[in-house]
Amino acid sequence: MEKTLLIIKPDAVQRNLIGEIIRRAERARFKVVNIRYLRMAKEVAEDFYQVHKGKPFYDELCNYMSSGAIVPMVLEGENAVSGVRELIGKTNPIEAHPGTVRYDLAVSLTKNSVHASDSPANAVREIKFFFPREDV
Ligand code: FUP
Repeated sequence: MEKTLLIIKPDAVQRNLIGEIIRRAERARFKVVNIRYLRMAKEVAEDFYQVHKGKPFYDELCNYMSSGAIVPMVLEGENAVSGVRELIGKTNPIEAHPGTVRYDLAVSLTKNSVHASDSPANAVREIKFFFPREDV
């Protein structure tokens, strides 16, 4: 069993897609084992996305991620990290496959509805970021 972090981003929370996205994760046999609803201050978003600091899209990304409520959650299941990445699809919704969250629901490259950890090491860091007491 593996854990990963999934975040429902402001564009999807705003459009009442929390249930739709969780339904897709559960249908793919992933279990929600922890969940929050919060709005990040810009400094918190900058900290979360520190690996992207200095990139041209960093400021827009941090502004967007702090523009409204988000729903971070811990998903558990077999190969959760790679499995949830498959479920959400490529970063740019235009490049994502039909049936993925981003192809079906996302608005643009920045407003791409969801985030999911891209490696087991990042999953540990990202889960601890939002759920410091979570066992990972
Ligand atoms: P992902 O792991 O799929 O979320 O993608 P990245 O870590 O590469 O990028 C993080 C976020 O930055 C993406 F969700 C969207 C945003 N982004 C842009 O806005 N422009 C870009 O050129 C690349 C990424």
